[in-house]
Amino acid sequence: MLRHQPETVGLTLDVNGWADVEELIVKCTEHGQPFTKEDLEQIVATNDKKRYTFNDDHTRIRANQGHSLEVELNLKTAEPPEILYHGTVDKFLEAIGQEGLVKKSRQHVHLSQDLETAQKVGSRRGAPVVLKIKAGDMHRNGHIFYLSDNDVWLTDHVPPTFLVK
Ligand code: HQG
Repeated sequence: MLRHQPETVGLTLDVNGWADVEELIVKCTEHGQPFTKEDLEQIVATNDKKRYTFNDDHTRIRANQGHSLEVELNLKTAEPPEILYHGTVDKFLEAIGQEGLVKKSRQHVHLSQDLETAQKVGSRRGAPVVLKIKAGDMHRNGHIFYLSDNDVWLTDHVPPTFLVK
């Protein structure tokens, strides 16, 4: 609900992707997904990828990255390491070889700093194939990289010339 189709439970996110915590709980509960404020506190604190952040007084919550909605996250630009990784599957390789990595339904292409994370991302769809991204070269060529609050590297497009299988 904090990243994709919040309207399915009648929830509205603000331009920066924040939802009101009470409203989130009420709307999800009304739509058959009940949870408490305590559940939410626990999820935010223990989520494996630190996907969510509360505001200072914990009345609002948002996802740190991964949205398919248009939201302004005010992401920090950052200089990437020389190499980043992207996990995918075999059936996409031909298209990726032609047009590079594109955002599909999300706001950015998601890249990982370590091979293991990229393998996990790829394995959501089958036998993982990990692509190596020449992120340093991209950066020196003017491509902008962002680092989300939960340390996911994001960019708009990876042209095929910067990819190594
Ligand atoms: C592929 C999850 C054809 C791309 C994960 C991927 C990640 C192309 C799929 C985060 C393509 C998009 C993001 C092209 C890219 N032709 N296919 N030109 N360019 N693709 O889910 O990176 O659990 O939007 O390889 O763990 O898989 O949600 O991106 O397979 O961190 O927090 O198109 O989402 O995290 O799929 O995953 P996605 P992703 P969360």
